Amino acid sequence: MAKNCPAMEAAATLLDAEAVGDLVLLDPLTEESLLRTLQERFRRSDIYTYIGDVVISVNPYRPLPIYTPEKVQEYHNCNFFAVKPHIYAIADDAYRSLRDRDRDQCILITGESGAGKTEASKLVMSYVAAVCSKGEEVDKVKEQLLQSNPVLEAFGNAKTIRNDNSSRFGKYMDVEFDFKGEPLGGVISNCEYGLTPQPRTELHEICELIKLDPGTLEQALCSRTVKARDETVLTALSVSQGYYCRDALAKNIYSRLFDWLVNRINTSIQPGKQRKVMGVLDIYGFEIFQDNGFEQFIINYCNEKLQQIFILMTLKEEQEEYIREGIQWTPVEFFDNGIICELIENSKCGILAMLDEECLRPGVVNEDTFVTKLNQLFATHKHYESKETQNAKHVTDLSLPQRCFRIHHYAGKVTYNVTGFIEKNNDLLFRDLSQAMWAARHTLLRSLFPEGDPQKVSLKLPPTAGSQFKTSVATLMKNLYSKNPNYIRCIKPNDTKTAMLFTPELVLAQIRYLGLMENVRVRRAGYAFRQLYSPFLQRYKMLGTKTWPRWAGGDREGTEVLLSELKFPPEELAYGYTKIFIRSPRTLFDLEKRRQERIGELATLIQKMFRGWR
Ligand code: AD9
Ligand code: MG
Repeated sequence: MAKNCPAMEAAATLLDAEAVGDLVLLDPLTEESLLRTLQERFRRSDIYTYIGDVVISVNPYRPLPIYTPEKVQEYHNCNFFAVKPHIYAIADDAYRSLRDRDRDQCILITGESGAGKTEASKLVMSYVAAVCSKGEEVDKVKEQLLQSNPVLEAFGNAKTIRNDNSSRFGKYMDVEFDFKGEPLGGVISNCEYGLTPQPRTELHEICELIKLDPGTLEQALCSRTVKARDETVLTALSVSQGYYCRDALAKNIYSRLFDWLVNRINTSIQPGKQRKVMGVLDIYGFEIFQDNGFEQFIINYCNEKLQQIFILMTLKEEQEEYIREGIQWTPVEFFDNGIICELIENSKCGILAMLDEECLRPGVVNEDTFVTKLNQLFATHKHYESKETQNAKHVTDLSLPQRCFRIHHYAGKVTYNVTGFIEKNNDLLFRDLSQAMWAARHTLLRSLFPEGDPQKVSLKLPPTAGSQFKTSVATLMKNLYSKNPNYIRCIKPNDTKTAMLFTPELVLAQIRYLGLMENVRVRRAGYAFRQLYSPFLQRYKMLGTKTWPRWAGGDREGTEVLLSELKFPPEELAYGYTKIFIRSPRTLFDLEKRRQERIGELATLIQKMFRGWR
């Protein structure tokens, strides 16, 4: 990034100014004031900042004394806006909405690798566990839910250059509650790709462990049975094919074991019935390495989809709702990354579909034809580049190597080397290997390879790794869309994992690609709360003399009568066709407070009446 970036220069010159906890209150709102505020708060160890109810979390890379039981008590049933920004506040808010407003919730934690997503997800889970009620049964469930984490991390995390404890699988956990808000159990889903073992012991040692005759494994690793008509021919594999088989087998054992582990945990934590659900999503973050392969492509595609959800739910949907409801509105411009998602996942001509086509093509397949096809298809696509398309566009960035393509992701440009794409997408485990595993006398291992049973030979090709991943991402997205979203946007303040170091240019890049400015703008211009007239009136009608105990007119009219009696400033409210909109959350809290007081008054009144009757 350019050194003389105006946003950074201005941020550096602004001295220790006030550092507001909610960026919606920033005045003036500019990139530099936003950056400066985050930096100043970070300097004061205030790592959390709000944009309305979205939490921004900047990784301190050192333990902070802000997660104590006393802190949990401070945030338990807190007024979101009366306490310092904290991840506990959003966890509390989501938990209360679930319990009191009967709305399924999901907590979406996003940010690049090492930004603090997994830590954030653990903080949310432990907070919810701490505030829901206690008791032998409940404690057992809580313990099981919390203890599933270290087991999964032990198998599913690995050290990368970006993060010492990097998640190599996407984890989505639904915690299920009963009507009192007590946890009943949970379900874990994993979008997993790229568990790459290093696990190279000698053949004999392996066979000893899995209780298999070494000759059987050796044959399966070094040759392949090909059936032609009625003949069965055993062909020797080349050295490189042998390596491929060895790696494919190791990867398959590892990933099938991981799936087995998730299923085992699910059987122990899955409740019989569910009422309300809080989902916590923690996936692998956006990755840009020196050399990016199929694994980064898949990971970054998933992050692209999550950004899309954020855009759809907070920017697009929000603005469309105002228009639908006839609320006066000046549109806020934002970048919609739908075009990049399409580039990757379009079922006819997206990159994944092209890769599948190449994998299924009979005859010799290689990545060169794959990349040539992409170059033809996306020659003029704004988010696609390669050496060839660059030539076509007369761009002279000669740094882009052959056999590579570059995608302009929402979070930055990533150059992917296509070597290994076909092999990894095919993810084929030759039948000889599954049959060898099925022949092992190790019961668990054997159960992981059911297709190795010679009685169950199937001619159907298994779906490719890419299409399996696309399906699981689509299922996840559908699940998230059905819930009320709560966002935690994690920011990585430096590239060296250094405690309390804030590198402005790195943070500024994240502010830009996370769309935080647009988020503040939409939030500022918009309304924090909206509800259909009927449930709103039902909940608050007790506060008005004209609406209580009964309102005979229409719901909208009743709401107007009620709110004008309560004398809220007119700019705080907007009346849509079907919903009431309230600008500031404070107004809503005020309404809730008055409602609580009124319930108290009514209870006293009823007690008096009873006494009178007695
Ligand atoms: V990846 O996409 O899985 O590679 P994450 O999950 O975003 O990544 P993670 O939560 O693992 O990152 O955080 C990286 C490291 O930052 C942790 O191991 C901690 O050492 C450090 N960290 C993160 N959040 C906090 C925090 N709230 N307080 C203190 C933190 N340290
Ligand atoms: Mg992680």
